[in-house]
Amino acid sequence: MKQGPIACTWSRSRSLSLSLAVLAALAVPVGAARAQDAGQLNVICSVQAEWCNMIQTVFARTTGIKVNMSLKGSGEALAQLIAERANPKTDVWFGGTGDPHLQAAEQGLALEYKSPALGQLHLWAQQQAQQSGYKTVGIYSGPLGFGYNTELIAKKKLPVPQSWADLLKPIYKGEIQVANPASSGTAYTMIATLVQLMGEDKAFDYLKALHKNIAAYTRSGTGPIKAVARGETTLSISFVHDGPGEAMQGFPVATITPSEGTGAEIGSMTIIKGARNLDNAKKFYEWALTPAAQEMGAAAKQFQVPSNKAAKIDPRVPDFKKIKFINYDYAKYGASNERKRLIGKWEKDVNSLPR
Ligand code: S7P
Repeated sequence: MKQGPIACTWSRSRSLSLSLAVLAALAVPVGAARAQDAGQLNVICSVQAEWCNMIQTVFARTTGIKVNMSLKGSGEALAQLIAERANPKTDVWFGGTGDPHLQAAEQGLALEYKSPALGQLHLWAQQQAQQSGYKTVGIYSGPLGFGYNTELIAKKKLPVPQSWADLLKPIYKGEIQVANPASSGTAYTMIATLVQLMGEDKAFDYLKALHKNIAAYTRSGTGPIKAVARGETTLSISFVHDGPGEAMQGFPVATITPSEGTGAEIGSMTIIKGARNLDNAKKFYEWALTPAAQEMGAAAKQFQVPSNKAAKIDPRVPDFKKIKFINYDYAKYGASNERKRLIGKWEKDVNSLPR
């Protein structure tokens, strides 16, 4: 099916009703469990801060379990789990791109756990669980695309790029930010997408050409769209579901997905092998798969597609039916050796080049 690029803009509508729903959830005193006897839970959270804070507060309020939360991008989270391998301090890893979760599974860092709620999830989320040997599960999905600052692009009289090919045009020299794939799951998703779209040799030729137009490679995958929103750069390669949240804060940002096709992440969740608070980890895991918990993403201004089929879809969530997707091979590109090889090749053949 041939589809053109999809552009999106958003408004502040509906955020109030969602926030009220969450406030209502916060106000409900649930269960007998209280903080002093329900213990604690150590979570690495790889979505953005507002969502992490919301699940920390609501889960603690509803169960009495104290949640110690540490915020880290997907690449950094995996690095921490590898460093903690001999003495795990983390119980659950919530969110972040699926590839590093699959690697955690492959590297023996994740606990096998088959949720009774699996059947309530979209197929893509169930497949993420199956292919990891039930050591991770999909909690959301979202497409890769471009973000742009609507005011800057107009001021500089630049056209909105419609395709991956457009990003190579000399007019965009120094105008684009993307994250560094060595630290970012988002940027790794870009490399894997391009390799699947073009074939490896052409994809690396493309990345070398793109390198000339890159203003900065950021550490975290969400950095570039924030830089776009704040007028620090004109364009970003980002997950497009991160755009509406910036627009709701009043920033002039819009997104588009490329006409040739694009990849999507399967944001995932993993219980860590050797978790010290295993019972609480399982409680959190089950809770995080419920529609009510998953709807907190949109309430926290993050607009991925929730994996529970019964979760409500906010109108600002990108419409997958209007986006041209590649048939992303999550198993192949989530394998440790493949990821290591492609990132190593990017470092050697692309990042070493002058800009
Ligand atoms: O909305 C947040 C989001 O884009 O960030 C997650 C992830 O932490 C990005 O990690 P990197 O810094 O490693 O790229 C995504 O899973 C999520 O959709």
